[in-house]
Amino acid sequence: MTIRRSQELFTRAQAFMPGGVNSPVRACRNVHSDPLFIASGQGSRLTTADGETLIDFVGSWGPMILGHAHPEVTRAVQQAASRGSSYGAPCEDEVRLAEEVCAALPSVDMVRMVNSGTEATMSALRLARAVTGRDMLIKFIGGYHGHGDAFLASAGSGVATFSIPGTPGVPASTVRDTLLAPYNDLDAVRALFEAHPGEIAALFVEPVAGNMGLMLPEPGFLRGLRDLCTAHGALLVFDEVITGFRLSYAGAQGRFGITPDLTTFGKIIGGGLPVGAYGGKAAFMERIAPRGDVYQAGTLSGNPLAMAAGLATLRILKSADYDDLERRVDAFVRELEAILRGKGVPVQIPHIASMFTVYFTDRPLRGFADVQSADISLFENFYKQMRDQGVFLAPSAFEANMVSFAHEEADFAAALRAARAVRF
Ligand code: HOZ
Repeated sequence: MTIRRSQELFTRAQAFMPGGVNSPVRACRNVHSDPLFIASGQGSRLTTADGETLIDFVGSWGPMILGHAHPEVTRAVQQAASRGSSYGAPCEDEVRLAEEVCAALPSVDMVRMVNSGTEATMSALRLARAVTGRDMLIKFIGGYHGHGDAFLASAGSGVATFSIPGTPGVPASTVRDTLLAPYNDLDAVRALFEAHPGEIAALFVEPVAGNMGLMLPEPGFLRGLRDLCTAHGALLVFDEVITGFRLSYAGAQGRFGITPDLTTFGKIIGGGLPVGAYGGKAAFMERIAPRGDVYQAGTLSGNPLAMAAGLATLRILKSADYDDLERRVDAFVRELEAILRGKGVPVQIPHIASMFTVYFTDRPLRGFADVQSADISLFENFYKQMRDQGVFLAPSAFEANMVSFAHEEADFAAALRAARAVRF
């Protein structure tokens, strides 16, 4: 594959942008590769600045569930842009998107739009602290809730990719209130609640973890979290930035039948434009300014372009056949796993709905410690050979791959052909 133009751009980028990128994982350092610069996307495919076409399993890390440049989303954005790109005053599409999100998720009576998933989780934490009058939070080791200070303790995504235990710049006093438990370990969560009675404001969880790679909740885990939070007066916050409108139209909470107190969103609800949101019961959300006393604001919040893209996306997703997509992903992943196993490497590919991660380990996968035991060099080898053959996977062993409704049998077949040709 030719990557000369990408390399030229990367050289220029590194002079003016830290690491040559605006977010770390895409720099592809975890797989010792140069990043590919993308010129365009259409459906399930990306075209690089070098003119190469790739089957895309990154999906912009989640938002592109309809594929790239879906005509209805594109039209909605173009029409919105022709009416102006930001007003700093309310517009009708904000109301319509809020109505759609609240209608889709019974746990969400009211919603506040922000500009990213990070902003959504930071704001949800502030609200949970205000509502409970407590400071502490529980998060899971390898769980990732954006780059807000309080969440950057044993975090997933880029923090895991680069094996950073935390990050300079976060005061020790800030993460002192962040309690950590292993994912899928209810006893550890119970012990934290018992050790800090009346002190824990909220428990944040990705109901299906997507930032230590894909990690599935064991049966009873999410229900157990709900019960513990209720028993100890803490808010259960589902971080559905990835899973919202992907695990089902009603997110992970709809799929697993668990009602959180607050939910954070991002990615899909912006249809590929920068967006985030947090929502929950009216009694909690009414604490947000200007209705209530908890301050949170944003110049571009409820941006008309993002609202239009989100509305167009949800309009299509509402009648999309999630079951069919899941069946197709399941068949693809099982075949991929069989091909790789046939090559004598230890491999597991947990998957759900339209997400999957390739882990090179035989160890049962319950939490981040298991993920860390996976063979990174096998992953790197696999990633590079797949990319050389035009299959664009998440460039880290600690991220989830995303499939879209635009992926066709030809895409899966081509990816399987590439996998057959991989040598370890
Ligand atoms: N939060 C993104 C993945 N979970 C980061 C992507 C990037 O750093 O490029």
